[in-house]
This record gives sequence, C-alpha cells and structure tokens, in this order.
Amino acid sequence: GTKLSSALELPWLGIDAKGLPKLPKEHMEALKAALGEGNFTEAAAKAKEALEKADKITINIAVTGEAGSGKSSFVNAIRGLKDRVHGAAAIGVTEMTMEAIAYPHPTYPNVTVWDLPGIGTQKFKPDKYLEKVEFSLYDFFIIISCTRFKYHDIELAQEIQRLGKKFYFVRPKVDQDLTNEKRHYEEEGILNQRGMASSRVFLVSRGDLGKYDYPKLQETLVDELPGHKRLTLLRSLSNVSKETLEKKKEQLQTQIWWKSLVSCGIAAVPIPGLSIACDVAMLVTSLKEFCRDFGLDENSLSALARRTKVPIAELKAVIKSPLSEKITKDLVIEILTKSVSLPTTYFMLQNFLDAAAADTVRVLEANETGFLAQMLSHFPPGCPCPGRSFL
Ligand SMILES: Nc1nc2c(ncn2[C@@H]2O[C@H](COP(=O)(O)OP(=O)(O)OP(=O)(O)O)[C@@H](O)[C@H]2O)c(=O)[nH]1
Ligand SMILES: [Mg+2]
Repeated sequence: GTKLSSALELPWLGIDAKGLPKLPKEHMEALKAALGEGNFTEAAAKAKEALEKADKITINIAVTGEAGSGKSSFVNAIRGLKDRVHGAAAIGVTEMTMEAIAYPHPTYPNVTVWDLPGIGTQKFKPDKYLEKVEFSLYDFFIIISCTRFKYHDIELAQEIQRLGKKFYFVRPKVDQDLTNEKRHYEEEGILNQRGMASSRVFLVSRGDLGKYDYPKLQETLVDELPGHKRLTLLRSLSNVSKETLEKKKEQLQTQIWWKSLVSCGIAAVPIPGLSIACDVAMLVTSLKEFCRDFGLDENSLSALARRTKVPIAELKAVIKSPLSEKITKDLVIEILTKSVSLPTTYFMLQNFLDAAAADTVRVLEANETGFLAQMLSHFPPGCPCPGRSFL
C-alpha cells in the first residue's frame, strides 16, 4: 500500500488492493449481476433511485422534560449551535416553552429537533401530553432532567415505551454536579425498581459534549434506529468521538458504489486524457459532502479551534486530504488520473476471472453431457454389453 501511495503522491488516497470499496453483500451481488449482464445503465438508474430515496429520509427528535431542566439548551447542543446565535432555541427558565417548536439542523435540514413543552408537574397525564405533542411524529424521545429523574419523567418514559417508541434519559449540567457518580448510583436503584435499565441514563455537559456520556448517547441513538435511518442521523451528529466517526464512515461507505455507478452511468462525460467517462460535478459534490460530514472545511475548523482553544494551524497540520474549499473539478480530475488505473484494472480482471471460470464450468458440463451421450450411442438400448457396467 505505502509504496504505491507514495508513488502517486497522494498518501491520503490510501489505495491498495485490500482497500477496494466495501459494499453490503446483497448490493455487491446486484451490482455484479447488473454489470455482468452489461446492464450498466439499469444499474446506474437503480443506484440513483437508492441515493435519492436516502436523501429524503427524515429524523424527528423530541426533547422533553420539566420546565427549566435544560431542554432548549440540549436542542442547541445536538444541532451543534451556541445558545445565543441566530436560529438557536431560546434559553432561560423564564422563557417557558408552551408548544412544540421545530428546530431544523442548520446543516442537515432532514434532521429536526423538537423543543417540546415542559412537563407540568400538576395533574400530569402522560397519555394526554403525548397526544398533545403529536407522539407519532417523532423517531425517539429524549427526556431531560437536571436533578434526579422524577415520578413524572418515569411515567412518561413508560408511556412512550408502551406505545412502542424509544426514550433516553439525559441529565445535563453534570459539570455542576460534583457528586454525580454517587447520584448516578442512587438513580440506578430507582430506575431498576421501576423496571428500567440504567443504561438509558446519560450524563452530559452542554459545554463539553466529548466528555461524560454524550458519545455513548450518540452511539446508542444510532444503533437503536432502523437501519435505513442511521446514515441520516449519523451525518448530523457532531464529531466528538472516534466511535461515532467510525460509524459515520462505515455508513457512508455503503453509498460509495451507488455514487460511482451514478457518476459513471448517468451524466458521464469522457474526460480528456483519461480512458474513462464520469460525472465530475457529481464527484465534486460527493467529496465536498464527505468534508462537511467530517467537519473538514474552513468554517468547521475555525469553530472547533475557537471551542477547543487549539490554534487552527495546529489542526490543519494534521490534515492530509484537501479541505472542502479546495475541492474543484480540476482536483477531482487530477485525483482520477492518478488513481483510476488500479481499481479499474482490478475490477476488470476480477470480472473477467469470474466470467471465465463460469464459462469453463459450463463448457465442462456441456462436455460431460456430450461425452456420456456419445458413449451411450455406441450401445443400442437393450444391448447387453459389458462395456456399460463402467457407468
Ligand atoms: N452548567 C450547565 N448549565 C446548563 C446546562 N444545560 C442547561 N444549562 C442551564 O440551565 C438553564 C435552563 O436551560 P434551558 O435550556 O432554558 O431549560 P428549558 O428546559 O428549555 O427551560 P423551559 O423552556 O423554561 O422549560 C439555563 O440557564 C442553561 O444555561 C449544562 O449542561 N451545564
Ligand atoms: Mg426552553
């Protein structure tokens, strides 16, 4: 791997035979079948359809809890926003939220976080509350409580569970809470008594999402979503842990074959000097999207630098691939020129090997059938010849 990469002067490309794209088995089979039959256009059209379908998937997250518990603050945190910027949910105990307010994710509008009205503690009826906030709209519920979880929180969780949806208890302000470990322990007892696993309680701090249980919460949310919704949520999650990044990459990888097919099979244009045709504009978009998904653009990096107080030059020093702003048609063509021969050759050889092996099997079968038929033809039916015994 290294030798080849350095020869290409594109170490971040990291191409080697093992690094060829992974694809879920069923996609691979479908792709092979389509390409094997030479039905490339049809495969590309199917891939386009699949990508468009994936782009339309939406996620609705409900954030609820008692008044003043930190709901609005958490709504901003999930969306990677500061509290007092344009589009942020209003913070402050005096500003009681009276109805569900939708807050779309600033970069991933398919993900909406809903700031639900506070659970009033007087005469609280979970079923009425859930009806009022339109329960069926949400993919899952996050119940916030800044102290220990109260009777109402747990009652609400039970009703959510009864109606077949998932809930997560989040305790923000853990930064203020010096004895949180002790409290966590106490809480475990309470929740277990009510038949709820303490694994559903996540301690977080608004100021540092990389700490405490926020990474674990991200992972749990993704794992418990239906498979087809995972990528949509993952892409919107802030990059605060290696585990989340790894999952993000894994999910994005499942679309690579589709994207390649669409690029080469739909609006493909021959590239001068290259023996391939593809839709370069689409590839530019895809690379830029990857950068956005991983926060590799000037804006995200400077926001990160401000937040972590690490100089931006230090962050940039460890980045080997081009930032979003640097990705242009020319760059994509340059990358393609340097990287196109290996995978193409590999794929061509692999395909040809498969086809040749399959052909030979058929030839062998035809041969055997023919051979037996020929053998038999020497011996008319009913002829008691010793030679037949060898069959
Ligand atoms: N230290 C600390 N303070 C927090 C955290 N999360 C929220 N707060 C503070 O808690 C207070 C209430 O937060 P909000 O987000 O307005 O609470 P809310 O549940 O939306 O309140 P209502 O809409 O009035 O029901 C604010 O002063 C926040 O700054 C946290 O993780 N750490
Ligand atoms: Mg609020």
